[in-house]
Amino acid sequence: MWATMRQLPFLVAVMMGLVQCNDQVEGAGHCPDLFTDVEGTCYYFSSDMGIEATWNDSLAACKELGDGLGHMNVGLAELGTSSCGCATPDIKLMETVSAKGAHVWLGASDANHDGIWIWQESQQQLHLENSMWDNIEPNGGTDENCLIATVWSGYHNRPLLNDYPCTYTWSYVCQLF
Ligand SMILES: [Ca+2]
Ligand SMILES: [Ca+2]
Repeated sequence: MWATMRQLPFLVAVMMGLVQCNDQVEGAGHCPDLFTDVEGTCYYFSSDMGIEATWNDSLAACKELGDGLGHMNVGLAELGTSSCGCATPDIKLMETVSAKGAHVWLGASDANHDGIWIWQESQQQLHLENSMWDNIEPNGGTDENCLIATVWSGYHNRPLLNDYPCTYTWSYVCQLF
């Protein structure tokens, strides 16, 4: 009887949705609504919503998504910043982009210094010897300063990186950092 009485507040809290089950916190549901878990990181794919934008507007849209989530840190997706320091999460992300079939903006630019590609959120450098660049890319000089992953150049079921004019409109991937 006493055990039942002590459990009552907990049971009421569960019924009111105030207590989350562990699998909601740690399982596939740990990402915010509209975000997808890829190898433990949460991404938003604008192609799911049929949304395209310029690179700058894509970056702003990611920030707005984060603001709408109680000022969480959301920006255009980056490669090479996984906690494991391995390539697997990047490849899984690219395979997901490939499956969705839309070119996407990612979060690096060389607008400040042509040929020096900097990820916006981490301020890490995307090196030109990265194997995810497409053949002959980057090739646009100062006319192409924003990073896109193009599905037309798919290799082993993943898109490859290309520098592109920032004012084109494409889908984009936001990442919860
Ligand atoms: Ca450039
Ligand atoms: Ca290019």
